[in-house]
Parts: sequence; structure tokens; C-alpha cells
Amino acid sequence: MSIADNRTDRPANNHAGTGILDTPYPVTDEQVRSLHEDSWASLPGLLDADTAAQLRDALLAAEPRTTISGPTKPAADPNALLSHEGVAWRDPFVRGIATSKRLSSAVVALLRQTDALFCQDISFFKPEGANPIDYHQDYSYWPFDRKGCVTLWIALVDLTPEMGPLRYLKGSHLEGPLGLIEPTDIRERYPHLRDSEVVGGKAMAAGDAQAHWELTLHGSARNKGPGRREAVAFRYIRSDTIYIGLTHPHYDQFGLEPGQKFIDNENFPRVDANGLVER
Ligand SMILES: O=C(O)CCC(=O)C(=O)O
Repeated sequence: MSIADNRTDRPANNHAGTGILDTPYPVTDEQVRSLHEDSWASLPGLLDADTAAQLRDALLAAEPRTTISGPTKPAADPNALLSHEGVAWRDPFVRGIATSKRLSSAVVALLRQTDALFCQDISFFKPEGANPIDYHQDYSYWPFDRKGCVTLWIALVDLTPEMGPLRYLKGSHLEGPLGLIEPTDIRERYPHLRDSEVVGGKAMAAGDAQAHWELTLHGSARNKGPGRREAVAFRYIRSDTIYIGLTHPHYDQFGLEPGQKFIDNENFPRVDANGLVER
């Protein structure tokens, strides 16, 4: 029995305007090169505005989360950040987007793999005036034995540069794990990173996405408005990834055993270029 329940009665893929989910995303060689060499890739038009709006509505209907990341983190300040995590494990519509042909085809092409496992969703809704999120790597927060986790960060509303779309330090995933540095600016600890070019952080339309690695240094500027900066991250791991037992509020709920392959736990949907692989 999988942890996914059917709290909503909406069918996973029966929404007006979601036909795009059944079409592959045409990933270019330049996008793959950019992710592997520059630490990130721009994916314009990953979703259309209508699907992005329905995804936004589904996330807003879900219970928000109260902590932002691993066990040592304080409770999230709802005035600073509204976040929903693991909604795809409660809402088939959100799961249907994450495992759609559209997103799956993009992920496996970017990873240069034949398949991948969908492992987490988390939204980042930053109210106008909310503080910057310092540059950090996600790697040290997560219970994975290897690199190769890719995040699709999807704009859910039109974003101006002033709202603080996600930005990256170019080439930073090649640094290897740098540790849990927040809330210090990581460039204090590793001064050579001051020479790294900042990439991303430009205007995005609702449905546009950006991809980055778990080792990519990423963060966002203060939201100077207008309006709330709304985005969701869908994350995917290599299908050979092994669970190492690091405590994390999302992964703790699946009954994983340290040393177990994620693919052997039925809670993590497997995807390939055509979408969900039934198993
Ligand atoms: O949305 C943001 O500003 C932060 C996103 C982030 O840290 C992530 O996707 O891992």
C-alpha cells in the first residue's frame, strides 16, 4: 500500500488546459550542456500558464508545512515563506503533473538517464518584502548516497527580476559538497566563490522553469514585488540512488531502511521519457 492517499477526488489528468502534459518537452543539447557545465538550465514553457494556474490552486488548497528543511531548522515563519511539501503524495493532480510525460521527458533528457524517481515537491511562496534566501546546496539536507538529483523550479505566476526568481552560482555544482553554511553567505566561508558568475534570476512567465543540481549553489534575492513570488520545486533522483537514513521530515514518512534502494520503495514513482512507469 502506498502512502499516497486520494484526499481529493479530482482525476489526475482530466483538467481543461492540461493537454500539454501528454506532450514531451523538447530538451536541446544546449540545455543539457548548460545543466552539466554551468550548474543550471532554463526551461521556458515547461508548462503553459493554464496548467501552472491549476497547479498553484492545488498547492494553495493543501496544508502548508511548518518547518523549512531538516531537523535543525527552526519553524518556518509563515510571513516570510509559505511552503507546501509532499502535496503530490496527497493530491493525484499534483502527482500527475510531476510524473507526466512533459516533466518526465525533460528530467531524463537533462539527467542523461533512461529513467528517474520522483522524490519530492515543495513550494516556495515568498510574500512581497520577504528576505533573500542565501546561496546554499541542498545536498547536505538530503538522505541520498549519491549526486544526480535534479530540481525543476517552476514559476507559478509571472515573475519580474525584482521578485527574486531563483539564481545560481555558475559552475558551483563542480565544487562538491560544501556543507550546511546557512545563514552565513557561503562566499564568506569560500571566498573564491565571489568570482563565480551569478546566473538565472531573470524574468519568468508562469509555467517557465529552471533546472539545477543538488550541488548547485542557489538562492533568491529579497522579493521587492510586485506581489508574492510563487514557485514550486519538483525533485527527481537517479533510479539507483540508495537511502542513507539522514532524518528529513519528508523522507521520514516512507518506512525507508538505511541501505535500501529508493526504487525498491513503492512510494517513489518511476518515470521515463514517456511519463510514469507502472510497477
Ligand atoms: O525558491 C527559492 O527561493 C528557494 C528554492 C530552493 O532553495 C530550492 O528549490 O531548493
